[in-house]
Amino acid sequence: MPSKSRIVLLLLLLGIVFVLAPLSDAGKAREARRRVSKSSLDLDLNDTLVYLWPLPKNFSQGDQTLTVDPDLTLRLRGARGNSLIVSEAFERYKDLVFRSQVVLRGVSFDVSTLTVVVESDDDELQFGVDESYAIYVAGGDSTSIIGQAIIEANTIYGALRGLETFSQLCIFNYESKRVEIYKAPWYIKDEPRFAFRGLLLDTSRHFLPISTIKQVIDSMSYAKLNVLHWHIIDEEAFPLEVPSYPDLWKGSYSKWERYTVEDAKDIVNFAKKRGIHVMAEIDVPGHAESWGNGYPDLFPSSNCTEPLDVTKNFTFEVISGILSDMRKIFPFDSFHLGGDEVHTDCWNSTPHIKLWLEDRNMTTKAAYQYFVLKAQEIALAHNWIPVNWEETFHSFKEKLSPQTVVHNWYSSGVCPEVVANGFRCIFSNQGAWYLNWVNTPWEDFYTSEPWEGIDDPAQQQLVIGGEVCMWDEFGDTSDLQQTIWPRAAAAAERLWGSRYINDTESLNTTVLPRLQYFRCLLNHRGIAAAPVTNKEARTAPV
Ligand code: CP6
Repeated sequence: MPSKSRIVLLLLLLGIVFVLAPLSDAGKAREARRRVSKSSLDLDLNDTLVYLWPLPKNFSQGDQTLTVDPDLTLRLRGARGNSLIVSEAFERYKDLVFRSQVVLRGVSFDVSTLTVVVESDDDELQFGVDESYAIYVAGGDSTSIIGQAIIEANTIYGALRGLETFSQLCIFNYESKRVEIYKAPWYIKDEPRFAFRGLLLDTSRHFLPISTIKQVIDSMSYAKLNVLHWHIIDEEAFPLEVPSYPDLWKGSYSKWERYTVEDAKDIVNFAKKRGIHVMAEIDVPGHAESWGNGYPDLFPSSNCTEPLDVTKNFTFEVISGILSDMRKIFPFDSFHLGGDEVHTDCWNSTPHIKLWLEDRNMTTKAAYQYFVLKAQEIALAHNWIPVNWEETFHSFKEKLSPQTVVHNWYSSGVCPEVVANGFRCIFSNQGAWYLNWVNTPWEDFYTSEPWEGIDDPAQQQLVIGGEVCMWDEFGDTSDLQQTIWPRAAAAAERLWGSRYINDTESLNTTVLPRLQYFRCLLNHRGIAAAPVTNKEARTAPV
């Protein structure tokens, strides 16, 4: 061989070694990551799992891979061809899907338009609004146009759910640097099992900045949760502006830890754009000590500061004022009046209350009932469905307004009793769905069943759904998201999807890796979701 070509060959070989060496290192690292956990968003193409959370009700898939254009355009059709809510959501999802800096542009792609068809022209976010949707993503064969992608929905809120699912089909491929849809063609037909899929935030124990609340709302939409239960006020702080009684928010921690009326409206509007209702709570007559900072007359006496004074008209005037101000902020059809953990002992030892009770031949229990029912009347007069914690049902179910929605929290087996008595129920039992119990594992959230103990279909319909609760005595904005996620997602799939995926076998084989993937997706979208299991992130590669 002439020496010149020998040198060329040598250079060529060296070149190959230099090019391949770093690649194979990267490959090894990736392999190691995969062995430790399945938490990488870099999907293994041979994997047969479906990476959607919550899992749609019906779907079928094929075996083709389609590429998606980073300049994907939206074609909005049907009665809501001009919906700003849908087009803004499309832009948000486009940003989430294509946010990778290295995504390839300017070449040809299979999917370059997404058609969204919305039937109804009604944009009201009513409770029970139709959230169903269908997705069709065509593969290429003789009968379909490759890459045709369509979302069909009856309402814009169904379209929002469809956009979320579509965004989860779009996966960035780290090798090709393109966003791809695997296993096309896809047919998905989906709708929720429960209309009420809630999450409670507590802004009294620790103030949560607006930006934090908005981030939680965003993350709720990723898991298709649809009710933010805003436990605004409690005994520790009164952070909300109430124009009728402007001294109430003197009970806030500071001037900087308050929500103005405009802030609250902003949150409601932000949530609406994501198909999320905001159910406000003003918890009475217990859990209301903070009210007295501005209006000490609400206290029975200086050493009896809770529950609120049941004897004074002023107490109910204030509640009335608060609720009429709230009516201008919260369009949701229900209002939460609390009613939990009411300890009336100091009513009995307060002379003017003791007299008032004796005059009326009332026990403190009867006075508690009197208080709750008066608050219900005020809510009903404002055209609200009253929601109360379960204690009210246990104490005087025969007196509650038949419209009342009873919110379970303390123990299991409450909703069966509630619906047997003809009331509607929200399921939240603390043994399974209290996020503040940080040791409750995701499996308990996942397998907890709102219809447990209810076999009659008519009674099952009275369970409007469930809610996970993020009480905040021991948490704040610093650890909020990782306490909520990924466990809230486990409950979200229980509330959205099939009742029947709840056996240990499925949990270990399909549900866990899918949840781990969803948790990574949340991280990718900027949500600080914790690892699903402790082992996952904290075990060194072997
Ligand atoms: N505050 C209010 C709370 C709780 C409730 N109501 C609560 C009780 C027990 C646990 C967590 C929260 N902090 N107003 C009960 C509905 Cl474990």
